[in-house]
Amino acid sequence: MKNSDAPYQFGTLAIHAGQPPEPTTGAVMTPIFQTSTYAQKSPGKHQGYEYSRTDNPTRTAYQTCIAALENAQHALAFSSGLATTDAILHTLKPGDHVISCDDVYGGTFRIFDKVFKKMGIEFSFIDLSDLKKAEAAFRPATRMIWMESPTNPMLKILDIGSLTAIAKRKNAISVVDNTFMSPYFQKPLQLGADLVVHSITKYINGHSDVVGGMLATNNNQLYQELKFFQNAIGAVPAPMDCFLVMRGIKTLHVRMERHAQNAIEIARFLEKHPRIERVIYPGLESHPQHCLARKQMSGFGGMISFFIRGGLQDARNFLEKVRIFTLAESLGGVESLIEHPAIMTHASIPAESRQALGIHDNLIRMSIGIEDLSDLKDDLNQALY
Ligand code: P1T
Repeated sequence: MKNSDAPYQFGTLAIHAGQPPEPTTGAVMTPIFQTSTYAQKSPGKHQGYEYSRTDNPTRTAYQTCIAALENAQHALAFSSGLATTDAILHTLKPGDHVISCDDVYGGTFRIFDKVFKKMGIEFSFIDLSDLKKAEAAFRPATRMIWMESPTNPMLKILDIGSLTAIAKRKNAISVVDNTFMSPYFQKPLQLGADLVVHSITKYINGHSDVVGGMLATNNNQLYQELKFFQNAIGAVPAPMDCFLVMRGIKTLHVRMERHAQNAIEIARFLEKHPRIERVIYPGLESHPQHCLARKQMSGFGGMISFFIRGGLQDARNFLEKVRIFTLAESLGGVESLIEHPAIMTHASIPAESRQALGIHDNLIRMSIGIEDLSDLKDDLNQALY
């Protein structure tokens, strides 16, 4: 790809953005610059790189690619999704107030509640699918609103355009965790968000072999501040991980299509199954925010949550019986994963909050992979009986 400014489409950018052939050898793949430091000609005179915590050419290529996919001017990579959250929360000071969606990844709740609360930052966990409740939660000290859409694990859809507009009026920064959709199905910056964040560990890498995080923004001041924290805190990804994620990204558009194709079929199949109480998938007409999902996303993704009839033991029996689905935390890989949010990914949320959110003992969450649909359906069916 010769002109990186041209308005190329998503799949072309996923394969080429930030990754021209390496100029000294013509290597088509971006090299893994496995170096911690860089020679200087004279003190302070270098070729743009001085130390790999600050910058590394493999990471630069990876950040450029993500920025292109999110239609952003800037992107910054971190060693995990939560390290990204950590850097963003460091832009706040004691006394500042954050509004977070109530249904949020358990680890995100934990870093807010157990790490930053101690440092004097206040949090309100609100059902942000209710715009009136969202607006009423703002205080003079509110500096940030934190959204996940769809939320993890209840798959609620938040109206990103309306929430970011409220935040702008109130002078608060809006952050959208776009992990579940990836930039292929949802572009929060275009909907008005100041920052978009990802657990790269999931769809963007897509192969369950890297833990990583990323943020993207069009706000120069925020970018400069966060670039400072990326270096000053130092939770950066290793060059090998940057390379692996770039390799994963090259098929992101193809994978996302297949995840979504499989997921809608499985959601419809489960909705008719006598052993299932309720299925939650944004692509189903029965999803309470199906219209909003249609409006702000270009696809419905690969995540399904459902309630099995019965209680914990019924959930356990089912989860022990699956053969192709792997019982494991995480999501977004080519392989199908399945998990029990109350015991696994959302155990750090207090039991009474889990109950209020609907994270009951018969709730199961699935990340639908890109295996053959009939095998996935057969596997679920045999485990349900
Ligand atoms: O695991 P890490 O790369 O640090 O990312 C944290 C994170 C952030 N945001 C969302 C929406 C997430 O789902 C996650 C991680 N989630 C899981 C491990 C999980 O199974 O839900």
